[in-house]
Amino acid sequence: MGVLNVTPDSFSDGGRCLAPAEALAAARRMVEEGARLIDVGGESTRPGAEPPPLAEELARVVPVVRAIAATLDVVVSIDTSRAAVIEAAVEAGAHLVNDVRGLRDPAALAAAARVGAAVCVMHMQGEPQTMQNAPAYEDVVAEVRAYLAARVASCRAAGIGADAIVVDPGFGFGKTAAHNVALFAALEEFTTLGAPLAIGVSRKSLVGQLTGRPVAQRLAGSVALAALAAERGARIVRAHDVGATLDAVRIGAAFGRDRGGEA
Ligand code: 8Y4
Repeated sequence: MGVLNVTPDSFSDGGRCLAPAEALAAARRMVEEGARLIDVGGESTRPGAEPPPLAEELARVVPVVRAIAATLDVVVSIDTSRAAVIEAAVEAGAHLVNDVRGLRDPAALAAAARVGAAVCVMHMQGEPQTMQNAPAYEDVVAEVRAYLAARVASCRAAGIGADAIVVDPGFGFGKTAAHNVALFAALEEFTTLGAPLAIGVSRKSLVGQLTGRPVAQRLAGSVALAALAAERGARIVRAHDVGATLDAVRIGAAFGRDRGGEA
C-alpha cells in the first residue's frame, strides 16, 4: 500500500497541497513500483495536528481519488474518519476505507457499510492532538488485540462482510517506544483475528528509535521492518518507498509460515 498524502504539511512548499496532476504522477510511480493499493489521505494525523474543515478534506482528496481510479490499475484506499468523505471518495472510485480511528464514529461506520466499501480498522489510543502526551497500557498487546476484535465485531454488526475487513495495530498512534516494540515483537498475535493484518511503520519513530536515524534516513530501517512484518504474517504493508518495500515483503513472505497466499 503506497502512501499518498494530500496535506499541505507533507510538502515544504509553503502550505500548498499536492495538485491532482502531481498526485496522480506520484501514484503512477508507486503502481509502477508494484503498489496494489494507494492510500489517499487529506487529514494530517501527526501528533498535535487538528483535523481540517470537512470541505477542505473533501477538496483535497476527491479529485485525487477520481483521477487515480480513472487512470490506474490499483485499489484506491481513502484514509479518513468522516462519513461524508467516505461517501464522496467511494463515489469517486475508492474501494477501501482506511480509518485510523477504527470507524468508531457510528456515522462513518454506517457510511462504509452502506456504500459497500472494504475497511481497514486501526488502533489508536486517544486522538492525534493528544495521543503522544502520555500513552499508557496495562498490557499493550492484549489491549490493542481486544480493541481490534471489538472493532471487527462492530463492523460485522454494521453489515460489513468478514472478507472486507482488515486490522492494523497502529504503530505510533498513542504508543511509546516500548509499546511499539512490544507490539512488533507480538505481531503474530494480530494474525488470528479473522482478518488480514496491515501495518504501517514506514519512516516512523519506531524506526528512529531502533536506528537512531532522523526521518529522512529511515528507508533501510523501514524496509527491514517490512521484511520482518511480512515474515510474521502481515498481508498489507503501508509504505512511502514502494519498490524497496515490496522487495522486502517478498523476502519476508518467502520465509514466513504459509498464512494463506502470496505477498
Ligand atoms: C514519518 C512518516 C513519521 C510518517 C510518521 C509518519 C498508518 C495509517 C498512518 C498506519 C494505517 C504516518 C493513515 C502516520 N499511519 N493507516 N495512516 N496504518 N492503516 N506517520 O500505521 O505515516 S499516517
